[in-house]
Order: sequence, then C-alpha cells, then structure tokens
Amino acid sequence: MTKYRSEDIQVLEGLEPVRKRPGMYIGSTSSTGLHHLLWEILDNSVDEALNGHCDTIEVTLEKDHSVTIKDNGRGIPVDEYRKTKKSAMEILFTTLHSGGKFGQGNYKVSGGLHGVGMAVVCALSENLVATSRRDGFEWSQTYSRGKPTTKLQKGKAARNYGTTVCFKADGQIFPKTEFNPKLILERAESKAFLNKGLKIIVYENNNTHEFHYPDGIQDYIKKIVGQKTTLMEKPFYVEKEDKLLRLETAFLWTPSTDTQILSFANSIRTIDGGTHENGFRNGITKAVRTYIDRRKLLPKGITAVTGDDVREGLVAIINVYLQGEVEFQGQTKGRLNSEITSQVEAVVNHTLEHYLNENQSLGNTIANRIILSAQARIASRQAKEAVQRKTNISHRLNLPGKLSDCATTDKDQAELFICEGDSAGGSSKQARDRKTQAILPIRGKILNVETATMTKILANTEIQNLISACGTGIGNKFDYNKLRYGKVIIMTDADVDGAHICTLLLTFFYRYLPELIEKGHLFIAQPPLYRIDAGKKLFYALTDEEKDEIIKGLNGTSHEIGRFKGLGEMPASDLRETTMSKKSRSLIRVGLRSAEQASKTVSELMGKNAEFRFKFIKEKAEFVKDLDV
Ligand code: 0RA
Repeated sequence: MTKYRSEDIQVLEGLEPVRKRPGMYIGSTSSTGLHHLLWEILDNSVDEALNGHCDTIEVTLEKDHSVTIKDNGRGIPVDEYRKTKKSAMEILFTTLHSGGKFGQGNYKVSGGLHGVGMAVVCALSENLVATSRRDGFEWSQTYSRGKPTTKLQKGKAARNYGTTVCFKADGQIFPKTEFNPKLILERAESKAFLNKGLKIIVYENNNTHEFHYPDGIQDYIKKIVGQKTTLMEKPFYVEKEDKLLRLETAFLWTPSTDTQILSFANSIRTIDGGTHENGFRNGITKAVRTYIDRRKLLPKGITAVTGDDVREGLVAIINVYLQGEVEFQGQTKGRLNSEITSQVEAVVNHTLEHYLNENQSLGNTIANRIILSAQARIASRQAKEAVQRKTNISHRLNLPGKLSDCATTDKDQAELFICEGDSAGGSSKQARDRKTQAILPIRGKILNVETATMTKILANTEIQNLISACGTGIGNKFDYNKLRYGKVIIMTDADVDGAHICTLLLTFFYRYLPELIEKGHLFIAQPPLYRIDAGKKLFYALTDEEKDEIIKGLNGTSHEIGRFKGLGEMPASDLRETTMSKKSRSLIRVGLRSAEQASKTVSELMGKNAEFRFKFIKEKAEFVKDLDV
C-alpha cells in the first residue's frame, strides 16, 4: 500500500477534467476562451516584471497559429519538486492549481478567469514547449494535451535568465485556433502602461510593435488626454506600497465636463469600479474640500462642493495590487470587492492635500474649476426649475408673447422658425405661410456672448420661450407627444454672428431636447447671401463661391449683384422664395447619429471659433433638398 500526500493526489488527478470541461476553466472555447490561454502565460511573465525580475517580454504570433511568449525573468525552476521526482516545471505544466508562484510574498495576478494556472494552457494545447534559462543552462520540456512528451532536457549553456513558452491551441477543443493580433496589441499596450518600464514587443505578420512607457500610468493619462487642454502640465502621481497593498494613481483635470476614471486591480480592468475606486473618489473629494475650506474659497450661495463637482473634467487611472485572493464581484466580475476602501482613501486624501498645499497656484486653479462646476450645477438646477414653472404656466394659459403662431394645430403641417432679432422676425412674419408657419424671434445679442454657457442659455428668457413654444418641456418633464411643430427650423443670418447663434441653439437642442434631433425634427434654414439679377434671369447664392460660380456662368452677360445684410433687410418675397416656401427652399436636417455624441463634439468645439464649429456641424448634417417626400 502506498500512502499519498495531498499534493501527490493532485498530481494523480491529471488534467482530464480540464479537457472534458474546458469552459469551467477558461469560460468558453470561443475566441475569448482561446485568448485566455495567452493571457495566462502573459500574466505570469508580467508578474515577473511586477516583482522586479523582468523588463522585457516578447510575444510572437506564428503563421501556424502557435504563439511564443518570451521573458527575461528568473526562469521557471527546474529542480526536483518535493518528493515527486518531477521537476518544478513539469509540476507547473501538468498539475491543476499549481499555478502562481510557489513561494510567498509575491503579488499574484489572479482576477476572475485569470490565474487558472499554466497547466490549463498546457492541457488545452496540441503542443507546448517550455524553456527555462537559469543556473547556467537552457532547460526545456515538451507537452501535448497536458502530458509530457519528452523528459526535461538540459540544453546549451545559457548565461542569461528567463522563460519561453510556445504553444499551439488544440484544434480538438477550440473551433478556431488563430489569435487576433488587435486584441493582443491592445492588451500589450495596457500591460505596458500599467507596468512602467516594462517593454513588451509583439511580432505579428512581419510587423514589430513595441510598447514601453517609462512613466507608466502617467503616460497613459497623457495618451487619453491627447491634444486636449488640461489644467495641469503633468498628472498628479502617487505610488505607495506596503505589505498588503500597492497602490498607484495618476490624474489631472481638464476644462471638459466629461469624467474618465479607469480603475484596475492587479492590472486587470475593473469596469464597474469597486472598493478601490470608491476609496479614490472619497479621497480626492476630502482633499479638495479641505483645501477649499481652509482657504474659505467658497463663494456665497454655495454651501459645499459635491463629489460630482470634484470629478467634473477629471481624467484618472487607479491601479491597485493586492496580495493573496482578490475578490471580484458582479455579472462580469468587473468590480473589486476586497476591503481596501479606507486605505486607498487615506493615501489619496493625504497625498493630494499635501500636493495642493505645496502647489498653491495650481491648487487654486483646481479649486476654482471645481467651484465653477458647483456654480454651474446650482445655476442649471435653478434655470431648469424656472423653465419648468414657465412651461407649466404656458400650457395652461398662453404661449410666449413673442411667438407668432400658425393657424394649424396639425403637428405634421406645423413649422416653427426660430430667427434672430425682431427685424428678422418682422420680415419672416411677412414672408411666412400663416397657416403652417410660426415665427419666434430670439434676441441674438443675449445669446451671442463669447462665453455663453449652457446654464446662461437656459436662463435666457427667450430660450425659455422657445421651450414653451415647442411644447414638450425638458428634463424629466419632457413629453414628446406634446411637441407642437413637426419641424423646428433655425433661421439665422448667413454670416459669422448668425453661425454663432445657430451653433449655440444647436448645442441647446443637443443637450436639452435631443429627442427632437433623434426623431428628425430639427432643421437649419439656408438664407442666401447674394441676389444676382441678369436680365430676365434671377439667381441666389448662399456663399461667395456660389456667387462667383454663377457670375462665371453668365459669360459676361450684364448683371446686378445685391448682398443681403441680414434676414431683416431681405424683401419678404426674396425670403419666402429662397428660404421659407415649402416649394422652393432647401433645409438642412440636423441628423447626427446620436445626440450624445453630438453634444460631446459641440462641447469639444465650444472653445474654437464659431465659423469652424458651424462648418463642422454643417459637414456632419444631412442635406435635405426636397423635404416633402
Ligand atoms: C514559479 C516560481 C518562480 C518563477 C516562475 C514560476 C515563473 C513562471 C513563469 C511563466 C512565464 N514566465 C515565468 N517566469 C517565472 C520563482 C523562481 C525563483 O524563485 O527563482
């Protein structure tokens, strides 16, 4: 009778269960499962780098679908392991759950489906060759479907250290065994960002891609921010390591209203955040609040900045390394659940507070930016409430006084023209078809402020009138069925000021009435800039180029050119003929693919000049020549 020690029993179990039920170990045998094999080996190499033993990893994709991962780490141990008479390497590749490092004190990369052990990779490979360079020699062993096909062989002398694993996924298990270079490049880039100094080189199809970021996640932030302006020259960066936790974070603020926080645990993306991200959020909120409070920077009317105010415009990466078992939660295992909130919070809070105090002018810039968010939040809420009140009243009582409504109540027939100023309003009133066309003049000057923010626009009485006229209300009171016009048409002058007002109105619609854009109700009218009279023939031109084109086409025929100063100066007959009449006009439908994307684009373009923005929007809009199809 032989007595087995527990670890020996594992050896005897072999890898049959893995081949029988691969899904239990790698999720599935689809492309995702296939790539888990590669991630497993790669993670082990990255682990060597993480612990300071390796600085270069090379991944080579071969034409025959095999892949080679080579690192310059310590090399897999090849000495006999305990009393099994087998090398440590063989145990590692043929025994379940022997993955990870034998010793203690290493940070294990074992999130979700990762860390299943290299034996799983071996079990699901038609062929796997492992080579270890250590103790002066190259040692290698070959396996097939989880079983050794050679003994551990001592090869040529080797002075350097490292591991090379080459494997080809088993066609009996995987319907497709070809790796996707794009996925591998993405993974390589992100691992290189998260492990500063680590060089990852990917060879695929005669191409070489090298990923190497000496400043790690700070470089990552720079990449995310790209050309956009920031409030800081370089990201704030902290790295902190103690026995149980290693934490690394880099972040900066931008003027944009978007927030981007990317969190990772042991280099694995935690899409749904979790304990580390919560700690991070608490930490920066506390630090910023302390800074603002100490210096009494809060203006009247604001009692506190909220976490959302603090995070507006923030671009951040947080990466924690935990020892031992890492707990992930949620449907996709995208949330970290190990209890580290208060530790992360303390580190972020104290280091950021210190940093702000040491860099006061930057501290003030950041504080002001955050206070501005708070002010915008409060103003926006007040404006929304005002609009809501007004909308409710006008529904019961009357529509805005400035509105010249149309006679019809048939939504499909009814059109609302928004024009700039009372004089344009006057001529459009003359030019319109009273039955179906309503006119709402908006005072352009109020809108035409260089820094007109959405809050200001929303606080503008005439914008509030516009919302009442549309009838739908906004925000949570929005009701599509209450829309009063099938077409809402922005009609501004054909000059730069007109373009500016048009852009602001578009932004307003994107932000507050995106449904109208999504459902195709928003249009831009195209008033001409020139009228060219050539005898009996009459031409209109929208632009200078068009005018020149027309004149060229006249071949010297005598003609008269008139330039319209604005809609207000345009004779009603011209305005009707060219811009408003359903029969002869052409409109641009504002039909951006998604309102959300549009709003982002607009806010990005908000800083640039009006003409540029308008051109951009025009280019993206669809041109609708014949509307009544
Ligand atoms: C077990 C123990 C040690 C290193 C490794 C495994 C190891 C595994 C892989 C997989 C790919 N590259 C790797 N590099 C190392 C520690 C060895 C020691 O203490 O010297």
